[in-house]
Amino acid sequence: MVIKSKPEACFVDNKYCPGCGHGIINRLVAEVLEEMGEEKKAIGAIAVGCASLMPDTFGIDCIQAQHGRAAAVAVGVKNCRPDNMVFSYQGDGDALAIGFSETMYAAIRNDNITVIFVNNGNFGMTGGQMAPTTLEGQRTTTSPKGRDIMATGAPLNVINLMKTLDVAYLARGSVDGNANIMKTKKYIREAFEAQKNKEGYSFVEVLSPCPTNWNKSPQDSMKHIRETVVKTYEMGVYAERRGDNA
Ligand SMILES: Cc1ncc(C[n+]2csc(CCOP(=O)(O)OP(=O)(O)O)c2C)c(N)n1
Ligand code: SF4
Repeated sequence: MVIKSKPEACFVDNKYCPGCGHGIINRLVAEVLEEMGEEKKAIGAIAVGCASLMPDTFGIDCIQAQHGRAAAVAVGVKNCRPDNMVFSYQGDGDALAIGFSETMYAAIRNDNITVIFVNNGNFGMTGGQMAPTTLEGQRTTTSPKGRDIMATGAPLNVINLMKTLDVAYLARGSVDGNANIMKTKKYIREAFEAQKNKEGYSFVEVLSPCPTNWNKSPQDSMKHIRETVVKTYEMGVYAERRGDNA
């Protein structure tokens, strides 16, 4: 049996809670950048939230953005350094609540950056409050009786909004098992390839467990994604690359 060694960029064990999806997604980003030979020139704009634990254990250059502003920071860096691979790494509270405008305008402008968007259905770091992505009926610390969409509006499927725009690549993956982890890695690779090819904005949403705030075991959290979360957030590629600027 061949045991694949960790990417060099993951130079020390991550600090996330046991069973958290962020650690898997950090690793996928590192693997893809190393396989593309881009790890030395990549720059990440990192969100506030549990995403902000990434730079502590991730040996790729990162800038800590203010809450919600990671996409705007990534756009600024990319404009100054067009030959570097630039990505933002953001949770759903960061990207779709406080940072909704920055997220959408980077897509509207088809900016040549890659956004890695971690959808765990709540504000993880601050104790599990309701996020724009929280499912209908889902209990959180600010929706203790379950999310009431008559009061809050429906869960925000941002890919449905973005697919009306002229963007380079859109996909939604998940880390709920080996097959989907490998599929998600392929999506992340396509997103970075699109940027390398100067095709424009690429966005990969990843359905990710937050066992701590979901009050579930790591195993049950994965099962919850597989059996419930995917019904609202279907996986797949929503904007195929066209290779305009190849
Ligand atoms: C301007 C500002 N408002 C609020 C906060 C508090 N805060 C820190 S993290 C966070 C939520 C992060 O949630 P999410 O983006 O979903 O990421 P997760 O922790 O779930 O990965 C909030 C509201 C802050 N740091 N700065
Ligand atoms: S609070 Fe949730 S998102 Fe944050 S590290 Fe723990 S499991 Fe992961």
